[in-house]
Amino acid sequence: MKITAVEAIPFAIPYAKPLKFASGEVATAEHVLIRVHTEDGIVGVAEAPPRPFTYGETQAGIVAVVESLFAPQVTGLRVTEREVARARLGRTVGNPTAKAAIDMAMWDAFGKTVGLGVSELLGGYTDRLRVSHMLGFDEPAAMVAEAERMIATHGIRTFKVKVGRRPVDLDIAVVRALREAFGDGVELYVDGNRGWTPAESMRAMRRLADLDLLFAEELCAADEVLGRRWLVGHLDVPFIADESAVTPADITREVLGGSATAISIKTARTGFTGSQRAHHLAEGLGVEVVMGNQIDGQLGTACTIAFGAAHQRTSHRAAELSNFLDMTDDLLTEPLLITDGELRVRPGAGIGVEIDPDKLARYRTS
Ligand code: MUC
Ligand code: MG
Repeated sequence: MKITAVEAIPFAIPYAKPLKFASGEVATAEHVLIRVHTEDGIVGVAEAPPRPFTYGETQAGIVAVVESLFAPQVTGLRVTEREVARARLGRTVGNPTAKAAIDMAMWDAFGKTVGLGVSELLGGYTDRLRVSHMLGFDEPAAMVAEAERMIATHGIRTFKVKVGRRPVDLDIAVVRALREAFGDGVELYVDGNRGWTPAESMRAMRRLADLDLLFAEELCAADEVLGRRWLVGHLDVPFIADESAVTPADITREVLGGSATAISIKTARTGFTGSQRAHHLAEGLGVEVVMGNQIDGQLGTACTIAFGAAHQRTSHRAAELSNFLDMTDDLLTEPLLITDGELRVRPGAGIGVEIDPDKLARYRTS
Protein backbone atom coordinates (compact mmCIF):
# COMPACT_ATOMS: atom_id res chain seq x y z
CA MET A 1 0.00 0.00 0.00
CA LYS A 2 3.02 2.31 0.32
CA ILE A 3 3.55 5.03 -2.27
CA THR A 4 6.91 4.66 -4.00
CA ALA A 5 6.68 7.42 -6.62
CA VAL A 6 4.42 10.18 -7.98
CA GLU A 7 4.67 11.27 -11.61
CA ALA A 8 3.34 14.49 -13.19
CA ILE A 9 3.08 14.14 -16.98
CA PRO A 10 1.96 17.15 -19.05
CA PHE A 11 -0.10 16.42 -22.15
CA ALA A 12 -2.03 18.44 -24.73
CA ILE A 13 -5.14 17.40 -26.66
CA PRO A 14 -6.90 20.01 -28.82
CA TYR A 15 -10.58 20.76 -28.56
CA ALA A 16 -12.65 20.41 -31.74
CA LYS A 17 -14.53 23.48 -30.52
CA PRO A 18 -13.02 25.86 -27.94
CA LEU A 19 -15.17 26.62 -24.89
CA LYS A 20 -15.58 30.37 -24.28
CA PHE A 21 -16.99 31.95 -21.15
CA ALA A 22 -16.80 35.26 -19.26
CA SER A 23 -13.53 34.55 -17.41
CA GLY A 24 -11.60 32.83 -20.22
CA GLU A 25 -11.40 30.32 -23.05
CA VAL A 26 -10.03 26.80 -23.45
CA ALA A 27 -8.90 25.65 -26.92
CA THR A 28 -6.54 22.81 -25.92
CA ALA A 29 -6.72 20.49 -22.93
CA GLU A 30 -3.23 21.16 -21.56
CA HIS A 31 -3.66 18.96 -18.49
CA VAL A 32 -1.30 17.04 -16.23
CA LEU A 33 -1.64 13.29 -15.71
CA ILE A 34 -0.80 12.30 -12.14
CA ARG A 35 0.34 8.73 -11.51
CA VAL A 36 0.77 7.40 -7.98
CA HIS A 37 2.82 4.17 -7.88
CA THR A 38 2.73 1.78 -4.94
CA GLU A 39 5.09 -0.93 -3.72
CA ASP A 40 2.54 -3.55 -4.89
CA GLY A 41 2.84 -2.44 -8.52
CA ILE A 42 -0.50 -0.59 -8.44
CA VAL A 43 -0.75 2.70 -10.37
CA GLY A 44 -3.44 5.23 -9.36
CA VAL A 45 -4.29 7.95 -11.89
CA ALA A 46 -6.03 11.32 -12.04
CA GLU A 47 -5.74 14.50 -14.11
CA ALA A 48 -5.12 18.10 -13.08
CA PRO A 49 -6.57 20.79 -15.42
CA PRO A 50 -4.73 24.13 -15.08
CA ARG A 51 -7.18 27.04 -15.04
CA PRO A 52 -5.08 30.19 -14.64
CA PHE A 53 -8.15 32.44 -14.92
CA THR A 54 -9.85 30.64 -12.03
CA TYR A 55 -7.17 29.36 -9.63
CA GLY A 56 -3.88 30.78 -10.98
CA GLU A 57 -2.39 27.37 -11.84
CA THR A 58 -0.50 26.67 -15.08
CA GLN A 59 0.53 23.36 -16.62
CA ALA A 60 4.25 24.00 -15.96
CA GLY A 61 3.41 25.17 -12.43
CA ILE A 62 1.46 22.00 -11.65
CA VAL A 63 4.33 19.80 -12.85
CA ALA A 64 6.82 21.88 -10.82
CA VAL A 65 4.83 21.90 -7.57
CA VAL A 66 4.16 18.16 -7.78
CA GLU A 67 7.76 17.25 -8.58
CA SER A 68 9.42 19.64 -6.16
CA LEU A 69 7.03 19.67 -3.17
CA PHE A 70 4.11 17.25 -3.28
CA ALA A 71 5.74 14.03 -4.55
CA PRO A 72 8.34 13.98 -1.74
CA GLN A 73 5.59 14.77 0.81
CA VAL A 74 3.43 11.76 -0.10
CA THR A 75 6.09 9.22 -1.06
CA GLY A 76 6.33 6.64 1.73
CA LEU A 77 2.70 7.15 2.87
CA ARG A 78 0.17 4.34 2.62
CA VAL A 79 -2.57 5.09 0.05
CA THR A 80 -5.08 5.06 2.92
CA GLU A 81 -3.30 7.97 4.65
CA ARG A 82 -5.18 10.58 2.67
CA GLU A 83 -5.65 12.87 5.68
CA VAL A 84 -1.90 12.91 6.25
CA ALA A 85 -1.37 13.74 2.58
CA ARG A 86 -4.00 16.49 2.81
CA ALA A 87 -2.33 18.03 5.86
CA ARG A 88 1.13 17.93 4.27
CA LEU A 89 -0.03 19.34 0.92
CA GLY A 90 -2.07 21.95 2.81
CA ARG A 91 1.12 23.59 4.03
CA THR A 92 1.48 24.95 0.49
CA VAL A 93 -1.21 27.54 -0.28
CA GLY A 94 -3.21 27.40 -3.51
CA ASN A 95 -2.59 24.74 -6.20
CA PRO A 96 -6.05 23.17 -5.82
CA THR A 97 -6.07 20.99 -8.95
CA ALA A 98 -2.55 19.65 -8.31
CA LYS A 99 -3.54 18.67 -4.76
CA ALA A 100 -6.90 17.25 -5.89
CA ALA A 101 -5.30 15.05 -8.56
CA ILE A 102 -2.87 13.55 -6.04
CA ASP A 103 -5.76 12.84 -3.66
CA MET A 104 -7.83 11.16 -6.40
CA ALA A 105 -4.89 9.13 -7.70
CA MET A 106 -4.38 7.90 -4.10
CA TRP A 107 -8.06 6.89 -3.92
CA ASP A 108 -7.74 5.16 -7.31
CA ALA A 109 -4.70 3.24 -6.06
CA PHE A 110 -6.56 2.38 -2.83
CA GLY A 111 -9.58 1.05 -4.76
CA LYS A 112 -7.34 -0.97 -7.08
CA THR A 113 -5.45 -2.37 -4.07
CA VAL A 114 -8.60 -3.63 -2.34
CA GLY A 115 -10.44 -4.49 -5.57
CA LEU A 116 -13.36 -2.07 -5.03
CA GLY A 117 -14.71 0.89 -6.99
CA VAL A 118 -14.06 4.36 -5.55
CA SER A 119 -17.75 5.23 -5.95
CA GLU A 120 -18.68 2.25 -3.75
CA LEU A 121 -16.01 3.19 -1.22
CA LEU A 122 -17.31 6.77 -1.08
CA GLY A 123 -20.95 5.83 -0.51
CA GLY A 124 -22.37 3.86 -3.45
CA TYR A 125 -25.71 5.70 -3.61
CA THR A 126 -26.43 5.06 -7.32
CA ASP A 127 -24.69 3.86 -10.49
CA ARG A 128 -25.49 6.76 -12.85
CA LEU A 129 -26.20 10.48 -13.10
CA ARG A 130 -28.21 12.62 -15.50
CA VAL A 131 -25.91 14.80 -17.60
CA SER A 132 -25.98 18.58 -17.91
CA HIS A 133 -24.17 20.11 -20.91
CA MET A 134 -22.41 23.48 -20.83
CA LEU A 135 -23.08 25.82 -23.76
CA GLY A 136 -20.15 28.22 -24.33
CA PHE A 137 -20.42 31.69 -25.87
CA ASP A 138 -21.63 31.89 -29.45
CA GLU A 139 -24.45 33.41 -31.44
CA PRO A 140 -27.95 32.33 -30.31
CA ALA A 141 -28.59 30.14 -33.39
CA ALA A 142 -25.29 28.27 -32.94
CA MET A 143 -25.97 27.64 -29.23
CA VAL A 144 -29.47 26.35 -30.03
CA ALA A 145 -27.96 24.10 -32.74
CA GLU A 146 -25.44 22.69 -30.23
CA ALA A 147 -28.21 21.97 -27.73
CA GLU A 148 -30.20 20.28 -30.50
CA ARG A 149 -27.21 18.08 -31.32
CA MET A 150 -26.76 17.15 -27.62
CA ILE A 151 -30.43 16.18 -27.36
CA ALA A 152 -30.39 14.18 -30.61
CA THR A 153 -27.02 12.46 -30.14
CA HIS A 154 -26.74 11.96 -26.38
CA GLY A 155 -30.26 12.48 -25.01
CA ILE A 156 -29.03 15.36 -22.81
CA ARG A 157 -31.88 17.65 -21.70
CA THR A 158 -30.24 19.93 -19.12
CA PHE A 159 -28.14 22.89 -20.25
CA LYS A 160 -25.95 25.33 -18.38
CA VAL A 161 -25.78 28.48 -20.50
CA LYS A 162 -22.67 30.61 -20.20
CA VAL A 163 -23.59 34.27 -19.70
CA GLY A 164 -21.78 37.38 -18.45
CA ARG A 165 -21.24 39.21 -21.75
CA ARG A 166 -21.81 42.93 -22.26
CA PRO A 167 -24.25 44.23 -23.25
CA VAL A 168 -26.44 41.61 -21.60
CA ASP A 169 -28.87 41.40 -24.56
CA LEU A 170 -26.95 38.67 -26.42
CA ASP A 171 -27.03 36.31 -23.44
CA ILE A 172 -30.70 37.02 -22.82
CA ALA A 173 -31.43 36.31 -26.49
CA VAL A 174 -29.64 32.95 -26.19
CA VAL A 175 -31.58 31.77 -23.14
CA ARG A 176 -34.86 32.94 -24.67
CA ALA A 177 -34.04 31.17 -27.96
CA LEU A 178 -33.30 27.93 -26.09
CA ARG A 179 -36.57 28.05 -24.17
CA GLU A 180 -38.50 28.88 -27.36
CA ALA A 181 -36.82 26.06 -29.29
CA PHE A 182 -37.26 23.30 -26.67
CA GLY A 183 -40.12 24.49 -24.44
CA ASP A 184 -40.30 22.90 -21.02
CA GLY A 185 -38.65 19.74 -22.38
CA VAL A 186 -35.28 21.05 -21.20
CA GLU A 187 -33.85 22.34 -17.92
CA LEU A 188 -31.88 25.60 -18.18
CA TYR A 189 -29.60 27.51 -15.83
CA VAL A 190 -27.01 30.24 -16.31
CA ASP A 191 -23.36 30.73 -15.27
CA GLY A 192 -21.78 34.20 -15.45
CA ASN A 193 -18.22 33.37 -14.30
CA ARG A 194 -18.15 36.75 -12.52
CA GLY A 195 -18.69 38.65 -15.77
CA TRP A 196 -21.35 41.06 -14.55
CA THR A 197 -21.70 43.53 -11.72
CA PRO A 198 -24.41 42.81 -9.15
CA ALA A 199 -26.66 45.44 -10.77
CA GLU A 200 -26.15 44.00 -14.27
CA SER A 201 -26.87 40.53 -12.89
CA MET A 202 -30.09 41.74 -11.32
CA ARG A 203 -31.28 43.43 -14.53
CA ALA A 204 -30.45 40.31 -16.54
CA MET A 205 -32.22 37.99 -14.09
CA ARG A 206 -35.33 40.22 -14.18
CA ARG A 207 -35.38 39.91 -17.97
CA LEU A 208 -34.99 36.13 -17.68
CA ALA A 209 -37.66 35.82 -14.98
CA ASP A 210 -40.29 34.19 -17.21
CA LEU A 211 -37.92 31.46 -18.51
CA ASP A 212 -38.14 29.10 -15.52
CA LEU A 213 -34.41 28.83 -14.79
CA LEU A 214 -33.17 26.23 -12.30
CA PHE A 215 -30.23 28.23 -10.94
CA ALA A 216 -27.98 31.23 -11.47
CA GLU A 217 -24.25 30.59 -10.94
CA GLU A 218 -21.47 33.04 -10.04
CA LEU A 219 -23.03 35.90 -12.05
CA CYS A 220 -20.86 38.45 -10.23
CA ALA A 221 -17.74 38.16 -8.10
CA ALA A 222 -17.92 37.25 -4.42
CA ASP A 223 -15.64 40.25 -3.77
CA GLU A 224 -18.68 42.44 -4.50
CA VAL A 225 -19.65 41.51 -0.97
CA LEU A 226 -22.70 43.66 -0.27
CA GLY A 227 -23.79 43.84 -3.90
CA ARG A 228 -23.82 40.09 -4.23
CA ARG A 229 -25.69 39.63 -0.94
CA TRP A 230 -28.29 42.13 -2.18
CA LEU A 231 -28.58 40.27 -5.52
CA VAL A 232 -28.89 36.81 -3.97
CA GLY A 233 -31.49 38.09 -1.48
CA HIS A 234 -33.68 39.27 -4.34
CA LEU A 235 -33.45 36.22 -6.62
CA ASP A 236 -36.16 33.59 -6.70
CA VAL A 237 -33.77 30.84 -7.87
CA PRO A 238 -30.84 29.36 -5.93
CA PHE A 239 -27.53 31.16 -6.58
CA ILE A 240 -24.65 28.68 -7.01
CA ALA A 241 -21.22 29.58 -5.65
CA ASP A 242 -18.67 27.91 -7.94
CA GLU A 243 -15.15 29.35 -8.11
CA SER A 244 -15.84 31.49 -5.01
CA ALA A 245 -16.46 28.45 -2.81
CA VAL A 246 -13.66 25.90 -3.00
CA THR A 247 -12.75 25.29 0.66
CA PRO A 248 -15.17 24.55 3.52
CA ALA A 249 -14.39 28.03 4.91
CA ASP A 250 -15.27 29.65 1.53
CA ILE A 251 -18.55 27.74 1.43
CA THR A 252 -19.44 28.71 4.99
CA ARG A 253 -18.61 32.38 4.34
CA GLU A 254 -20.62 32.54 1.10
CA VAL A 255 -23.69 30.73 2.41
CA LEU A 256 -23.87 32.21 5.91
CA GLY A 257 -23.08 35.65 4.47
CA GLY A 258 -26.16 35.36 2.24
CA SER A 259 -24.07 35.48 -0.96
CA ALA A 260 -24.88 31.94 -2.16
CA THR A 261 -27.76 29.51 -1.74
CA ALA A 262 -26.26 26.47 -3.51
CA ILE A 263 -22.76 25.18 -4.28
CA SER A 264 -20.90 23.51 -7.11
CA ILE A 265 -18.64 20.60 -6.20
CA LYS A 266 -15.77 19.97 -8.62
CA THR A 267 -13.62 16.95 -7.90
CA ALA A 268 -10.94 18.51 -10.14
CA ARG A 269 -10.30 21.16 -7.48
CA THR A 270 -11.19 19.38 -4.21
CA GLY A 271 -10.42 15.75 -5.02
CA PHE A 272 -12.54 13.11 -3.30
CA THR A 273 -11.40 13.93 0.23
CA GLY A 274 -12.08 17.68 -0.04
CA SER A 275 -15.30 17.10 -1.99
CA GLN A 276 -16.58 14.94 0.88
CA ARG A 277 -16.04 17.88 3.21
CA ALA A 278 -17.90 20.22 0.82
CA HIS A 279 -20.71 17.70 0.43
CA HIS A 280 -21.20 17.16 4.16
CA LEU A 281 -21.08 20.89 4.78
CA ALA A 282 -23.74 21.51 2.10
CA GLU A 283 -25.91 18.92 3.81
CA GLY A 284 -25.42 20.61 7.16
CA LEU A 285 -26.16 24.03 5.74
CA GLY A 286 -29.13 22.70 3.81
CA VAL A 287 -28.10 23.95 0.36
CA GLU A 288 -28.36 22.27 -3.02
CA VAL A 289 -25.33 20.84 -4.77
CA VAL A 290 -24.53 20.56 -8.46
CA MET A 291 -21.59 18.44 -9.62
CA GLY A 292 -19.61 20.89 -11.73
CA ASN A 293 -17.06 20.47 -14.51
CA GLN A 294 -13.60 22.06 -14.58
CA ILE A 295 -13.55 21.48 -18.37
CA ASP A 296 -12.32 17.99 -17.59
CA GLY A 297 -11.20 15.26 -19.94
CA GLN A 298 -12.57 11.74 -19.64
CA LEU A 299 -10.35 10.88 -16.68
CA GLY A 300 -11.58 13.92 -14.74
CA THR A 301 -15.15 13.16 -15.76
CA ALA A 302 -14.81 9.58 -14.49
CA CYS A 303 -13.79 11.11 -11.13
CA THR A 304 -16.83 13.44 -11.09
CA ILE A 305 -19.26 10.59 -11.82
CA ALA A 306 -17.60 8.39 -9.16
CA PHE A 307 -18.09 11.06 -6.50
CA GLY A 308 -21.46 12.40 -7.65
CA ALA A 309 -23.10 8.98 -7.85
CA ALA A 310 -21.80 8.05 -4.41
CA HIS A 311 -24.15 10.42 -2.56
CA GLN A 312 -27.85 11.21 -2.61
CA ARG A 313 -27.45 15.01 -2.52
CA THR A 314 -25.10 15.07 -5.51
CA SER A 315 -27.36 12.72 -7.53
CA HIS A 316 -30.45 14.89 -7.37
CA ARG A 317 -29.56 17.36 -10.13
CA ALA A 318 -28.06 16.68 -13.55
CA ALA A 319 -24.25 16.74 -13.28
CA GLU A 320 -21.89 18.57 -15.64
CA LEU A 321 -20.21 15.59 -17.28
CA SER A 322 -20.02 16.37 -20.99
CA ASN A 323 -17.17 18.81 -21.69
CA PHE A 324 -15.01 15.91 -22.89
CA LEU A 325 -17.34 15.52 -25.90
CA ASP A 326 -15.66 18.55 -27.50
CA MET A 327 -12.13 17.09 -27.29
CA THR A 328 -10.60 15.61 -30.44
CA ASP A 329 -9.29 12.59 -28.50
CA ASP A 330 -8.56 11.40 -24.96
CA LEU A 331 -6.29 9.12 -22.96
CA LEU A 332 -8.56 6.26 -21.89
CA THR A 333 -8.56 2.76 -23.39
CA GLU A 334 -12.38 2.62 -23.08
CA PRO A 335 -14.11 5.94 -23.85
CA LEU A 336 -16.92 7.23 -21.63
CA LEU A 337 -20.33 6.97 -23.25
CA ILE A 338 -23.33 9.18 -22.52
CA THR A 339 -26.55 7.37 -23.42
CA ASP A 340 -30.15 8.55 -22.95
CA GLY A 341 -28.80 11.64 -21.20
CA GLU A 342 -27.04 9.61 -18.51
CA LEU A 343 -23.49 8.63 -17.65
CA ARG A 344 -22.82 5.50 -15.60
CA VAL A 345 -20.15 4.96 -12.99
CA ARG A 346 -17.29 3.00 -14.50
CA PRO A 347 -17.32 -0.61 -13.39
CA GLY A 348 -14.12 -2.03 -11.98
CA ALA A 349 -11.72 -1.21 -9.20
CA GLY A 350 -10.66 2.34 -8.35
CA ILE A 351 -12.00 5.00 -10.70
CA GLY A 352 -12.46 2.21 -13.26
CA VAL A 353 -10.27 3.55 -16.07
CA GLU A 354 -7.06 2.56 -17.83
CA ILE A 355 -4.69 4.94 -19.60
CA ASP A 356 -3.91 3.93 -23.20
CA PRO A 357 -0.07 3.93 -23.44
CA ASP A 358 -0.09 4.75 -27.17
CA LYS A 359 -2.36 7.74 -26.65
CA LEU A 360 -0.28 8.98 -23.75
CA ALA A 361 2.88 8.65 -25.90
CA ARG A 362 1.16 10.64 -28.67
CA TYR A 363 -0.11 13.50 -26.49
CA ARG A 364 2.47 13.88 -23.74
CA THR A 365 4.57 17.00 -24.13
CA SER A 366 7.57 15.95 -22.05
C1 MUC B 1 -17.73 26.63 -14.82
O1 MUC B 1 -18.66 26.07 -14.23
O2 MUC B 1 -17.50 27.79 -14.50
C2 MUC B 1 -15.27 27.64 -16.58
C3 MUC B 1 -14.35 28.26 -15.78
C4 MUC B 1 -14.10 27.41 -14.70
O3 MUC B 1 -13.35 27.59 -13.74
O4 MUC B 1 -14.85 26.29 -14.81
C5 MUC B 1 -15.55 26.31 -16.03
C6 MUC B 1 -16.96 25.91 -15.89
MG1 MG C 1 -19.16 27.92 -13.01
